Amino acid sequence: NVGDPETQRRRRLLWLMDQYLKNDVPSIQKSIVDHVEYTIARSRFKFDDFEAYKATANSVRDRLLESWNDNQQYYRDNDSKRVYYLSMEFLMGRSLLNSIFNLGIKGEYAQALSELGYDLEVIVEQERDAALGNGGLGRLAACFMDSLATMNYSAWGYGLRYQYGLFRQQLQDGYQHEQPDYWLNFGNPWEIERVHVTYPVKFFGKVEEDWVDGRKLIKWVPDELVEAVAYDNPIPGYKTSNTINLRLWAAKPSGEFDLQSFNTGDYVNAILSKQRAETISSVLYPDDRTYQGKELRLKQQYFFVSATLQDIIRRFKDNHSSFDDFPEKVAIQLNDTHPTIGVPEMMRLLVDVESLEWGKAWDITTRVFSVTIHSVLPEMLEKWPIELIQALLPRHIQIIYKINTIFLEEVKSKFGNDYDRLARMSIVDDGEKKVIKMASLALVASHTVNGVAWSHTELLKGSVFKDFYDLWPHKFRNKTNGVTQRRWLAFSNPGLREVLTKWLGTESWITNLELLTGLRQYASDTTLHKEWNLVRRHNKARLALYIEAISGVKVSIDAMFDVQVKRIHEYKRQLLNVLSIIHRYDCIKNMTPEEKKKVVPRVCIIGGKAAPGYEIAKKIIKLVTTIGERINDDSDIGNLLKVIFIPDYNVSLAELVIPASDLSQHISTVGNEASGTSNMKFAMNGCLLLAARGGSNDEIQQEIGDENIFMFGAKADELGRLRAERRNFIPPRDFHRVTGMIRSGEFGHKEYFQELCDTVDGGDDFYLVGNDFASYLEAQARVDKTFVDRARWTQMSIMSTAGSGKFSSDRTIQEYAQDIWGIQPVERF
Ligand code: T68
Repeated sequence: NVGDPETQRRRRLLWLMDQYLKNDVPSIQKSIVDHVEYTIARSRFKFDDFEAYKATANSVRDRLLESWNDNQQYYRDNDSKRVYYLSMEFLMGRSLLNSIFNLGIKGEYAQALSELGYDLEVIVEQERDAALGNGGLGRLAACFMDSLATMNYSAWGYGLRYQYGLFRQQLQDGYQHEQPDYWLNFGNPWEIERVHVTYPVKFFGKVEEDWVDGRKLIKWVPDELVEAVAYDNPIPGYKTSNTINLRLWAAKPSGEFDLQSFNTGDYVNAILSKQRAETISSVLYPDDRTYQGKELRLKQQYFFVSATLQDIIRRFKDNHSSFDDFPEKVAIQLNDTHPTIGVPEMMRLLVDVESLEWGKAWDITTRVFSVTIHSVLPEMLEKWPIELIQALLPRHIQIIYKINTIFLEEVKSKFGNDYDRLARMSIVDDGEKKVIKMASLALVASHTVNGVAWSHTELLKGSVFKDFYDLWPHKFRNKTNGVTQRRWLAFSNPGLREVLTKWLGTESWITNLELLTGLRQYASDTTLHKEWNLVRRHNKARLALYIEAISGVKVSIDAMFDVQVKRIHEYKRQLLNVLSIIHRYDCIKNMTPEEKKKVVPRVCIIGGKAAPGYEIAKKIIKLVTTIGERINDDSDIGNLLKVIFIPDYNVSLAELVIPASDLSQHISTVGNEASGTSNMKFAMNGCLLLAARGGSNDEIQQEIGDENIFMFGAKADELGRLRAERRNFIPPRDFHRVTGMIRSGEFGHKEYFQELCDTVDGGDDFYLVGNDFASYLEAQARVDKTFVDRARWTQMSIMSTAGSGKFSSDRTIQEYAQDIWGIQPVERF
């Protein structure tokens, strides 16, 4: 007991926690059982699988927190530049397996649980998916978090803690019904509520001006005040002590007393109206791409960026006394235009709150922001009614006007008084519908804008944002998407992981995916073929069991598993797939027994959610289930064709389906899919692709070779002409025959399906389903022919995996870090 009281206290603390929790089996068992008793409050002699999951998750969380805490301290001391990834969506899926895998303690946990009488595989199934995203955009953000952590970048993600994630899809009589996803119902062991990390967020009200010492002071007096509370989610990197943070904001009623409403005597109603603040973060909008202009959505966007920017500025000010260094310490990436209201918010914070002068504030703002665009068509871009912004964010509309005025001066100085151009580029659209164009605002304020695949970035430069490209060609970059091979290969396909590691002689591909090219030299090795196919059959057997459990349909694992899983959308052309399935069915029906012997048996698997208000997409689902019922029960068909709709497709189901697929379909209309990312996951897992041109399909083709992928359909430069001439196009006879079968009521629901058929054979086939039909069938025939040549198919499968090294999100993140954010890895040893 020497030294002053503070030294003694520190010494005691050091002694109490002198090392990290141990990861041997008995220590893990002790932590699990402790959590059963003290966190879950159950008896250690009696707890069920769900309780075992919660206790296990809490014990893993303890381990994550140790490195998380040290990491955050290290970042602070190190003061290196940080990237902040702002996204309205993070589609994380489950965390337990991911965490113990990345921490390198999966084996120990499996053994620890098994000795206690629990099966890790069963335990991980207890976890609910964190489905805080719609699809590709949200899942990309989740893959990026994994790569940022694994590659030792100093990074934080920021988003919203929705109480309801993406709706759960239920089928009743083959129709989609949406159920709320109250994923937090039984608690979320992965998050840490930071009751002291809160920020006020203002809404409505008016702007007041005041002069103090010859300086104009601007004050926004709001009508509504909401509190943002931080929830931290530690994201571990693979085999590194780097654990980064995903901070999600929840809305709570503000603690500040609202005198007016509480003085009216209506105490109860005053409380109830305060309580409504929580609705801001209550639900994820399920609109996939269709822009709706709902006030609550704008409130969500503003709420999330305001809290985030206040937090970033507060952290910066902790160890900096002026804003001069801000762009050297902070990079902010906007995941699509959804967080763009952050641009005027940053200006407001710097000018009105921090008292910086406009020019200085603008210089800082334009040096920290960059934006990723995920959409393809100009009409998909977000636009907010001026009236709405004016009412909700009265100060921001002033700032937007000022940004626009200065920007248009710059355009004029370069291009002169070209009024058409000025009108096209203006952030403020004063036309019939008075709106703010969020993409233009994002582009003006960002130092860099990127598309998500080569062909997509070319489209942005050449058409969607051509005017901006003419003005600022240096701002445009391409960053082809990627996916994390940890989740999508190493731990969702353990069998293949072993085979890969054995043949490559190293596990290093888990952090350096380019090493997969080393497989090419063994692509025709018969021993590898045997091992490869054994793993694939095992994965197919697992999926077959699942299919039987949900549908009662027994499928043969000798059949080709032909899969299309993604959001249901007309441009993704599930209908092209379904029409060809009907065609196949019709052909088999008309075959002689001899001819039938030559048919390659298929299990056609389709899954995906339709946006709740998207009627055509819902009809596509009903069509799949309807023909499935007919075909699966048809004794003329037997095992030659099965059609399965997998309900409630989500991240966890993807982990089951992808490793078990022989063929997967990525058949969006050319020029309509920005990138696509599931194609990368399938290719990595040795699944062959049936692919239309455009998006990242082109780049996958380039990497794995023309001979290892089934491409079909119109080329990019034909799209414009084909669309313009679509009303004169006469589709092949087979096409009309198939839509005719549906129209005539052959599968029932005659009326219900008319509208669906109209979208493709009514003379206005916008997505060119009829146009590509012949080419698609021809590609499908090549698929069949190849499938029976087992050696050839296996070789193509190996070549797909071998060629997918480029599509790791590690590569994507490295490119962002170098070309956009200007950050370096900072490893803590
Ligand atoms: C997807 N976009 C692209 N959007 O469609 C896909 N949008 O090609 C690309 O691979 C992927 O982004 C990643 O870059 C989306 O997923 C949305 O989900 C979305 C949600 C709300 C509003 C607009």
